[in-house]
Amino acid sequence: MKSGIVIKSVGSRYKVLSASGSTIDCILRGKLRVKDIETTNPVAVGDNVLVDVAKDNKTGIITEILDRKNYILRKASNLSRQSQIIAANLDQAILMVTIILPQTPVEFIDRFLITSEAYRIPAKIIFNKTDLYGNDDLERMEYLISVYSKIGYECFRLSLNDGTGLESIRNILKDKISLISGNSGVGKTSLLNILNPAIKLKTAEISDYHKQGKHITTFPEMHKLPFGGFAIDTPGIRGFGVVDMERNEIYHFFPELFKTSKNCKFYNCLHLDEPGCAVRNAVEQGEIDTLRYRSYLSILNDENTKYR
Ligand SMILES: Nc1nc2c(ncn2[C@@H]2O[C@H](COP(=O)(O)OP(=O)(O)OP(=O)(O)O)[C@@H](O)[C@H]2O)c(=O)[nH]1
Ligand SMILES: [Mg+2]
Ligand SMILES: [Zn+2]
Repeated sequence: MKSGIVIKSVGSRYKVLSASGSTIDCILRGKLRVKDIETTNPVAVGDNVLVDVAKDNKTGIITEILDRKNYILRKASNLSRQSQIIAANLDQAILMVTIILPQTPVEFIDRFLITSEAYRIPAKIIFNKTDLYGNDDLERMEYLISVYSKIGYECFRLSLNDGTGLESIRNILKDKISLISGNSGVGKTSLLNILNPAIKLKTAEISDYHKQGKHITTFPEMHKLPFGGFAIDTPGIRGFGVVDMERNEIYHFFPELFKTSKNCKFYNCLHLDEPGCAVRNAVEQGEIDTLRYRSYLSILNDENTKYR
């Protein structure tokens, strides 16, 4: 019996990195009991597992999933009620975004952030491809950085093309287990290739016509970083279906709305047009950013429609 960490999961096959550093191709034991949450994948990247290793030392059977420190879920699909564990045992969730080529919608950022708040996983934002930005794009980036830093999310400027900002990214990833998320084409896999010259993962230019990524990475995979720590490259997501959130608790995961809501007249205020709403008042005064408030309204109104 060996212990290890799941570094890749494709269908019902898992790659496990053992404590001794070898990789083992695994399947699940048929009768493996999986705890409470209803998910499409019982085992996820980042899970600590026990493996019954075969004589060849290369294959094995996962016999036990050890307790998770945390995990992050999203809806498996629009129709499904099930959700999918993206990864487990994370120290942080890093969202990579771009102002152009492709353009990351603000609501996408906020859906990601509220999910990480809901699962209590610290989130940070990387703005990549700064080498491509014109003055308007730079202005837009600085504006978003001011909005998100003010709320408490650390933001980073990066260009993988010319290396600007790379050192700070190494620093935040060092010795941690980090999820790297973001829409297709923002440069998640390119980042991993640069951080770890020993790997050569597939990347591709975004499409000329739609200016969108081509969904090149198709399975989450954890990579060991040469300077310490692990980073999980993930497939580009189209939208982020929020899971397990009641309508009246969505604002709990917008830290600045939650803080202000303590001054609302009604305890069950949804911050729409209730009298004495401190949140609306703060939006009007410019203390809460309109972008964030709009995301809140939009998520409140269609929390079931966006996925993947
Ligand atoms: N100009 C410029 N291009 C970049 C930068 N970072 C990445 N790219 C390019 O962006 C394209 C998409 O990069 P990928 O690393 O494949 O993007 P991804 O986020 O992994 O995309 P999916 O796997 O589809 O989710 C590639 O052509 C990269 O060379 C950057 O900082 N500047
Ligand atoms: Mg990729
Ligand atoms: Zn209110």
